[in-house]
Amino acid sequence: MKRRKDTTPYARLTEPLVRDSGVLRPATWEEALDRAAAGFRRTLETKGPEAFGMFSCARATNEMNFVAQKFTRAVMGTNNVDSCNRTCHAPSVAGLARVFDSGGGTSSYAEIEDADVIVIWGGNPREAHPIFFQHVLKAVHKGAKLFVVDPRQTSTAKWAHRQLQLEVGTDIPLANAIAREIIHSGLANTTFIERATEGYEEFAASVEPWTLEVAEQVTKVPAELIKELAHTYARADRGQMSWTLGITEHHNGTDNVLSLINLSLLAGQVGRYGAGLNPLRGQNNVQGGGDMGAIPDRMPGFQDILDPAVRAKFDAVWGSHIPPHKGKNLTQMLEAMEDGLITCVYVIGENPVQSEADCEHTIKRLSNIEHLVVQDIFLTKTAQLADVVLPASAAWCESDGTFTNSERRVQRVRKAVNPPGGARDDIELLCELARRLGHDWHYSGDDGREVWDELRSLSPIHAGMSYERLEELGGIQWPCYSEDALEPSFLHARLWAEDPAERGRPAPFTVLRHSPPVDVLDDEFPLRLTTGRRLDSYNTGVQSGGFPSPRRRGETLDLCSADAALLGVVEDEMVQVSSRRGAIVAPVRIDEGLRPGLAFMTFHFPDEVDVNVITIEATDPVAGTAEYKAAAIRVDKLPSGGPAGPAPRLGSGARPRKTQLDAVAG
Ligand SMILES: Nc1nc2c(c(=O)[nH]1)N[C@H]1C(S)=C(S)[C@@H](COP(=O)(O)OP(=O)(O)OC[C@H]3O[C@@H](n4cnc5c(=O)[nH]c(N)nc54)[C@H](O)[C@@H]3O)O[C@H]1N2
Ligand SMILES: Nc1nc2c(c(=O)[nH]1)N[C@H]1C(S)=C(S)[C@@H](COP(=O)(O)OP(=O)(O)OC[C@H]3O[C@@H](n4cnc5c(=O)[nH]c(N)nc54)[C@H](O)[C@@H]3O)O[C@H]1N2
Ligand SMILES: [Mo]
Repeated sequence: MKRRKDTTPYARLTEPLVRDSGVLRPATWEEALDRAAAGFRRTLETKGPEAFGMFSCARATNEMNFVAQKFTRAVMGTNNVDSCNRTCHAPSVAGLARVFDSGGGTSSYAEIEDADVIVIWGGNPREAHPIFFQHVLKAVHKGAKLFVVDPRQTSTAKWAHRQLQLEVGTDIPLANAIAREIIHSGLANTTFIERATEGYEEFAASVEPWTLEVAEQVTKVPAELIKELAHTYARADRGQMSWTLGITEHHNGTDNVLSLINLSLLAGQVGRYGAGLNPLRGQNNVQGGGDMGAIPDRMPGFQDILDPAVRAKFDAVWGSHIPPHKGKNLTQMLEAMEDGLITCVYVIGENPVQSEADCEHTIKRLSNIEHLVVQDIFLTKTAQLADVVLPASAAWCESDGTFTNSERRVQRVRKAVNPPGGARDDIELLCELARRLGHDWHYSGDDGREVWDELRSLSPIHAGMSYERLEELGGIQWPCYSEDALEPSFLHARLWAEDPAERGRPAPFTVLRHSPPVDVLDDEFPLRLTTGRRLDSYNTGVQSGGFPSPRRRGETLDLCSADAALLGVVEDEMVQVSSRRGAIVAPVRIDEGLRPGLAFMTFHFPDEVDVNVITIEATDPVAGTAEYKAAAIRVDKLPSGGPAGPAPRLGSGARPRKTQLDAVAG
């Protein structure tokens, strides 16, 4: 993965690597697969199944994720399987599932175009979800009102009718004030509340202190804007509420999600065509990865792992003994590595060394385990810590299968090219390892059909989606129970039914309290840092870093000019950015879209500036997602001789198992 010139892509991995005397060296496939399997077997024999953990890949197909979770459950005998969903939308799934029994976004993209009010809360789809944003723009051009709730004036907000530029971490006060305003103006949808919800009285009492004036003080959003959003959303025929990481990447992300769900229940903006709740998922197939059961608490098709009948159904087909308890999520697996409880990890297409908050901590944890297998398309910083590295195909163009998008639509993907050199399909590699561990698996990565049909036979919500039908209809949204019917494009129509039996379980309101960010501002760390994305780069930069973009400028510390003046720094000047966890050095960029006291960085260039050295690992107790969106920092001018204060950790700190990269990738 050595970067030769700015414009040279990271070299794709083409041969397996194994670690000998502390160094990764090329190996044959036989040797590498034997080594990987021997470590898994040793773990099972000496420590038992619960010492194993799987990180599955949200960029790979549904079929690959199905096989990866089956490997975890049926071969290794544990439910310790998860993916990067934990770092982004686990709170969305947890919140939606708690209220509606299903973690999916409720509406289709066609309904976004037909909405008359769209609220985008804590998301920047102009840059991070450009396809979805095209649908939003179509609605705006038809006259829909767009509200954007974000602490920064983003490129998305430039298209908004109104922007609510709140203080980071004040989403619950804002939502509660909107709720109070809806109630006090007589705009609550009493028919829906009486029919389909529970806990209204208690909820209404709980938001009573959040007057427009109190909320303005806490959130810094002018009272009249709060009022306008409340009235417009509640009066809309078709109101859409959409959110992303500005809501979920907080220590109370699930509560934040529930605060938005409360608003939809209050206004009756769910369960109808055009009205809905839509978290925009992260990677191309993070929705599908979860749907396929690559999460610790659900079997494929969102079936409850605690239900004995569900487990029995899978055990009968797989000949397995699925443990009758939830597995550990990604956050818990990392903690268990530190405690010596998980000693063997199989990472498929994730780069936790650079994506986890407080990443020096993650490096320590992954370095301490006994057996680490990484299957990726590049030699990432995570792969560099591995005992065995398996070069894989890139799912989006080198495998056949399906992906599922944020509107729950399953679509076919096609193999267009062969993987480079000796790289092999993810599914085939899983089968090779399963066979070495005594399971005669022969799924093919060249045609995912066999895997898909097994999934369809076990997951009712996918049952009606044959490959032929997916092809014919250009994709199908779940649920799709039978091959000769399609369900409505939106979820939860039952809530509007007149017959109580048909309505089913009422949707509960949730009483929520304001809980400010964990990393407090003080004299030493007086600035709020929030982190996020830009259009031209992708996550930890592994897949986008090696390619040129005319828009890309590298990592910067963004500040408004007032803050820059206070600090005595100018555009492009190198500064030291410190938090309670570490320090990094980056150039200043002036962005007048930031309010005073707020700084912004991406995490796209960790090889140069590793922002996750300074983020905080405070996590949501329900979903395990970290508070990437709120750190307390200090910015110091660099003395002409070098960095101020303690030596900065530039993200490539002590690596106990540092690889001699030149030997393998030179
Ligand atoms: N170009 C590009 N696209 C991507 C990605 C990428 O790396 N590059 N990554 C993909 C992935 S994995 C994901 S999960 C999605 C993420 O998509 P988004 O969530 O849209 O992206 P972010 O930029 O992380 O965060 C969104 C916004 O949250 C705001 N925010 C910060 N703190 C708060 C707060 O306290 N309250 C509120 N209301 N807002 C706040 C930020 O200012 C930011 O504009 O994007 C996906 N798409
Ligand atoms: N500071 C800060 N940190 C963040 C966030 C933030 O907003 N701020 N956001 C968080 C979020 S939302 C996310 S999702 C995470 C992302 O965290 P990660 O998922 O760890 O990061 P990526 O860079 O997306 O890494 C994806 C890996 O998958 C590999 N890959 C791609 N396709 C395939 C395939 O088909 N097969 C295999 N085997 N491998 C493949 C790529 O080479 C790459 O190494 O980062 C989190 N970290
Ligand atoms: Mo994500």
